[in-house]
Amino acid sequence: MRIMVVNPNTTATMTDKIGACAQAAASPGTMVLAVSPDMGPVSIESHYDEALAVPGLLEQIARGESDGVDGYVVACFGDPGLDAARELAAGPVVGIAEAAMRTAAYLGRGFSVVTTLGRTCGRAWDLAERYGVSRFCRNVRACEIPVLELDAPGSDAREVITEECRRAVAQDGSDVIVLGCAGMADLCADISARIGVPVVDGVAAATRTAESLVALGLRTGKRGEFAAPRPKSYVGLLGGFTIT
Ligand code: 2AL
Repeated sequence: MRIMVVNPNTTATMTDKIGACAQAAASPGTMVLAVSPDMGPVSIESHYDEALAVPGLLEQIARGESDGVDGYVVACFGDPGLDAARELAAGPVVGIAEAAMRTAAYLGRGFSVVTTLGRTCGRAWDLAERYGVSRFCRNVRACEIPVLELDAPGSDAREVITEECRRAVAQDGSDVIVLGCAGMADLCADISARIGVPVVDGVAAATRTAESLVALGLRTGKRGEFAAPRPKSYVGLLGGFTIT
Protein backbone atom coordinates (compact mmCIF):
# COMPACT_ATOMS: atom_id res chain seq x y z
CA MET A 1 0.00 0.00 0.00
CA ARG A 2 1.21 3.53 -0.75
CA ILE A 3 0.31 6.45 1.52
CA MET A 4 1.22 9.96 0.37
CA VAL A 5 2.06 12.26 3.29
CA VAL A 6 1.88 15.86 2.13
CA ASN A 7 3.73 18.45 4.19
CA PRO A 8 1.82 21.51 2.92
CA ASN A 9 4.72 23.84 3.61
CA THR A 10 7.72 24.00 1.27
CA THR A 11 10.55 23.33 3.74
CA ALA A 12 12.27 20.16 2.50
CA THR A 13 14.06 19.36 5.78
CA MET A 14 10.70 19.35 7.55
CA THR A 15 9.23 17.09 4.85
CA ASP A 16 12.12 14.65 5.37
CA LYS A 17 11.50 14.57 9.13
CA ILE A 18 7.74 14.10 8.68
CA GLY A 19 8.36 11.32 6.15
CA ALA A 20 10.72 9.49 8.52
CA CYS A 21 8.23 9.72 11.41
CA ALA A 22 5.35 8.56 9.18
CA GLN A 23 7.35 5.63 7.81
CA ALA A 24 8.41 4.62 11.35
CA ALA A 25 4.75 4.61 12.42
CA ALA A 26 3.47 2.73 9.36
CA SER A 27 2.98 -1.03 9.12
CA PRO A 28 5.59 -3.15 7.38
CA GLY A 29 4.53 -3.28 3.74
CA THR A 30 3.26 0.31 3.69
CA MET A 31 5.31 2.72 1.60
CA VAL A 32 5.19 6.35 2.73
CA LEU A 33 5.70 8.95 -0.01
CA ALA A 34 6.55 12.22 1.73
CA VAL A 35 6.14 15.26 -0.52
CA SER A 36 5.76 19.02 -0.29
CA PRO A 37 4.30 21.54 -2.72
CA ASP A 38 6.34 23.20 -5.48
CA MET A 39 4.97 26.59 -4.42
CA GLY A 40 3.73 28.17 -1.22
CA PRO A 41 4.85 29.30 2.23
CA VAL A 42 7.92 27.85 3.98
CA SER A 43 5.83 27.39 7.12
CA ILE A 44 2.16 27.65 8.02
CA GLU A 45 1.23 29.69 11.07
CA SER A 46 -1.48 32.12 9.93
CA HIS A 47 -4.72 32.01 7.94
CA TYR A 48 -2.87 33.72 5.07
CA ASP A 49 -0.23 30.97 5.08
CA GLU A 50 -2.93 28.31 5.16
CA ALA A 51 -4.87 29.76 2.24
CA LEU A 52 -1.73 30.06 0.08
CA ALA A 53 -0.53 26.55 0.98
CA VAL A 54 -3.66 24.91 -0.41
CA PRO A 55 -3.08 25.20 -4.22
CA GLY A 56 0.34 23.54 -3.97
CA LEU A 57 -1.09 20.87 -1.68
CA LEU A 58 -3.89 20.10 -4.17
CA GLU A 59 -1.33 19.84 -6.97
CA GLN A 60 0.41 17.07 -5.00
CA ILE A 61 -2.88 15.26 -4.36
CA ALA A 62 -3.64 15.42 -8.11
CA ARG A 63 -0.20 13.91 -8.82
CA GLY A 64 -0.89 11.19 -6.28
CA GLU A 65 -4.13 10.37 -8.09
CA SER A 66 -2.28 10.02 -11.41
CA ASP A 67 0.22 7.73 -9.69
CA GLY A 68 -2.47 5.54 -8.08
CA VAL A 69 -1.72 6.41 -4.44
CA ASP A 70 -4.01 4.53 -2.00
CA GLY A 71 -4.47 7.14 0.74
CA TYR A 72 -3.28 10.56 1.90
CA VAL A 73 -2.24 12.46 5.00
CA VAL A 74 -2.35 16.27 5.19
CA ALA A 75 0.54 16.90 7.57
CA CYS A 76 -0.09 20.37 8.98
CA PHE A 77 -1.99 20.91 12.22
CA GLY A 78 -4.45 23.40 10.70
CA ASP A 79 -5.59 20.61 8.34
CA PRO A 80 -5.50 23.07 5.38
CA GLY A 81 -7.36 22.04 2.25
CA LEU A 82 -8.64 18.81 3.79
CA ASP A 83 -12.13 18.98 2.28
CA ALA A 84 -10.81 19.98 -1.17
CA ALA A 85 -8.31 17.11 -1.04
CA ARG A 86 -11.20 14.74 -0.26
CA GLU A 87 -12.98 15.92 -3.41
CA LEU A 88 -9.91 15.24 -5.56
CA ALA A 89 -8.77 11.91 -4.12
CA ALA A 90 -10.39 8.54 -4.62
CA GLY A 91 -8.82 7.10 -1.47
CA PRO A 92 -9.18 8.37 2.11
CA VAL A 93 -7.57 11.66 3.19
CA VAL A 94 -6.76 12.23 6.87
CA GLY A 95 -5.63 15.45 8.53
CA ILE A 96 -3.13 15.34 11.38
CA ALA A 97 -5.20 17.51 13.74
CA GLU A 98 -8.23 15.39 13.03
CA ALA A 99 -6.38 12.11 13.63
CA ALA A 100 -4.53 13.35 16.71
CA MET A 101 -7.61 14.79 18.43
CA ARG A 102 -9.79 11.78 17.68
CA THR A 103 -7.00 9.43 18.86
CA ALA A 104 -6.52 11.43 22.07
CA ALA A 105 -10.23 11.04 22.83
CA TYR A 106 -9.69 7.27 22.99
CA LEU A 107 -6.99 7.64 25.59
CA GLY A 108 -8.37 9.81 28.35
CA ARG A 109 -11.11 12.10 29.62
CA GLY A 110 -9.38 15.24 28.43
CA PHE A 111 -6.48 16.39 26.29
CA SER A 112 -4.48 19.58 25.87
CA VAL A 113 -3.01 20.70 22.56
CA VAL A 114 0.52 22.14 22.78
CA THR A 115 1.29 24.14 19.66
CA THR A 116 3.64 26.71 18.14
CA LEU A 117 2.38 30.34 18.10
CA GLY A 118 -0.54 31.69 20.08
CA ARG A 119 -2.16 32.97 16.89
CA THR A 120 -2.78 29.34 15.79
CA CYS A 121 -4.75 28.42 18.93
CA GLY A 122 -8.10 29.64 17.57
CA ARG A 123 -7.77 27.35 14.57
CA ALA A 124 -7.08 24.37 16.86
CA TRP A 125 -10.19 25.18 18.93
CA ASP A 126 -12.27 25.48 15.73
CA LEU A 127 -11.02 22.09 14.55
CA ALA A 128 -11.80 20.44 17.91
CA GLU A 129 -15.35 21.78 17.51
CA ARG A 130 -15.54 20.61 13.92
CA TYR A 131 -14.38 17.09 14.74
CA GLY A 132 -16.81 16.80 17.65
CA VAL A 133 -14.13 16.52 20.33
CA SER A 134 -14.28 19.97 21.95
CA ARG A 135 -15.78 18.23 25.01
CA PHE A 136 -12.43 16.45 25.42
CA CYS A 137 -10.26 19.46 24.60
CA ARG A 138 -9.33 21.04 27.94
CA ASN A 139 -6.92 23.65 26.61
CA VAL A 140 -4.85 24.77 23.64
CA ARG A 141 -1.46 26.08 24.72
CA ALA A 142 1.20 27.89 22.71
CA CYS A 143 4.99 27.78 23.20
CA GLU A 144 5.48 30.90 21.06
CA ILE A 145 8.08 29.06 18.97
CA PRO A 146 7.71 29.69 15.21
CA VAL A 147 7.57 26.49 13.12
CA LEU A 148 11.00 26.91 11.51
CA GLU A 149 12.66 27.53 14.88
CA LEU A 150 11.68 24.07 16.13
CA ASP A 151 14.79 22.70 14.41
CA ALA A 152 17.06 25.74 14.49
CA PRO A 153 20.63 25.01 15.64
CA GLY A 154 20.95 25.59 19.39
CA SER A 155 17.16 25.78 19.81
CA ASP A 156 15.77 24.95 23.25
CA ALA A 157 12.44 24.01 21.66
CA ARG A 158 12.45 20.47 23.07
CA GLU A 159 12.76 21.78 26.65
CA VAL A 160 10.23 24.59 26.19
CA ILE A 161 7.65 22.24 24.65
CA THR A 162 8.23 19.57 27.31
CA GLU A 163 7.70 22.11 30.10
CA GLU A 164 4.49 23.39 28.45
CA CYS A 165 3.24 19.78 28.25
CA ARG A 166 4.08 19.32 31.94
CA ARG A 167 2.13 22.46 32.83
CA ALA A 168 -0.81 21.25 30.72
CA VAL A 169 -1.03 18.04 32.76
CA ALA A 170 -0.71 19.91 36.07
CA GLN A 171 -2.97 22.88 35.32
CA ASP A 172 -5.53 21.68 32.74
CA GLY A 173 -6.21 18.30 34.36
CA SER A 174 -5.50 16.62 31.01
CA ASP A 175 -4.71 12.89 30.73
CA VAL A 176 -3.29 13.18 27.22
CA ILE A 177 -1.20 15.68 25.24
CA VAL A 178 -1.65 16.39 21.53
CA LEU A 179 1.35 17.96 19.78
CA GLY A 180 0.09 20.84 17.64
CA CYS A 181 2.60 20.87 14.79
CA ALA A 182 3.93 18.30 12.31
CA GLY A 183 7.41 19.63 13.05
CA MET A 184 7.11 18.24 16.61
CA ALA A 185 6.64 14.63 15.39
CA ASP A 186 10.13 13.55 16.43
CA LEU A 187 9.64 14.79 20.02
CA CYS A 188 6.65 12.63 20.83
CA ALA A 189 8.19 9.52 22.45
CA ASP A 190 10.75 11.51 24.44
CA ILE A 191 8.17 13.92 25.89
CA SER A 192 5.82 11.06 26.76
CA ALA A 193 8.63 9.25 28.61
CA ARG A 194 9.56 12.43 30.49
CA ILE A 195 6.10 13.57 31.60
CA GLY A 196 4.45 10.18 32.04
CA VAL A 197 1.25 10.67 30.02
CA PRO A 198 0.37 9.61 26.46
CA VAL A 199 1.55 12.14 23.88
CA VAL A 200 -0.10 11.93 20.46
CA ASP A 201 1.73 12.99 17.32
CA GLY A 202 -0.72 13.61 14.49
CA VAL A 203 1.69 12.48 11.76
CA ALA A 204 1.89 8.97 13.22
CA ALA A 205 -1.82 8.88 14.13
CA ALA A 206 -2.94 10.07 10.68
CA THR A 207 -0.60 7.71 8.83
CA ARG A 208 -1.92 4.69 10.73
CA THR A 209 -5.51 5.91 10.34
CA ALA A 210 -5.18 6.38 6.57
CA GLU A 211 -3.55 2.98 6.32
CA SER A 212 -6.33 1.35 8.37
CA LEU A 213 -9.04 2.91 6.21
CA VAL A 214 -7.35 1.64 3.06
CA ALA A 215 -6.88 -1.82 4.62
CA LEU A 216 -10.59 -1.89 5.49
CA GLY A 217 -11.48 -1.03 1.89
CA LEU A 218 -13.02 2.29 3.04
CA ARG A 219 -12.93 5.50 0.98
CA THR A 220 -14.45 8.96 1.06
CA GLY A 221 -18.15 8.90 0.20
CA LYS A 222 -18.53 10.46 -3.24
CA ARG A 223 -22.29 10.84 -3.58
CA GLY A 224 -22.61 14.45 -2.50
CA GLU A 225 -20.34 17.04 -0.94
CA PHE A 226 -17.09 15.17 -1.58
CA ALA A 227 -17.84 14.25 -5.22
CA ALA A 228 -15.09 15.18 -7.69
CA PRO A 229 -15.17 18.94 -8.44
CA ARG A 230 -17.25 19.90 -11.48
CA PRO A 231 -15.42 20.67 -14.76
CA LYS A 232 -14.51 24.34 -14.63
CA SER A 233 -12.00 26.85 -15.99
CA TYR A 234 -9.54 28.56 -13.69
CA VAL A 235 -7.80 31.65 -15.00
CA GLY A 236 -4.61 33.58 -14.33
CA LEU A 237 -2.04 31.99 -12.03
CA LEU A 238 -4.48 29.19 -11.26
CA GLY A 239 -4.98 28.21 -14.92
CA GLY A 240 -3.32 24.86 -14.30
CA PHE A 241 -6.10 23.93 -11.88
CA THR A 242 -8.75 23.91 -14.64
CA ILE A 243 -10.81 20.74 -14.53
CA THR A 244 -11.86 19.42 -17.93
C1 2AL B 1 2.06 23.85 11.45
C2 2AL B 1 2.38 22.55 10.95
O1 2AL B 1 1.99 21.49 11.42
N1 2AL B 1 3.16 22.77 9.86
C3 2AL B 1 3.32 24.11 9.69
O2 2AL B 1 4.00 24.64 8.79
N2 2AL B 1 2.62 24.74 10.67
N3 2AL B 1 1.26 24.01 12.56
C4 2AL B 1 1.37 25.00 13.50
N4 2AL B 1 0.48 24.98 14.51
O3 2AL B 1 2.24 25.85 13.44
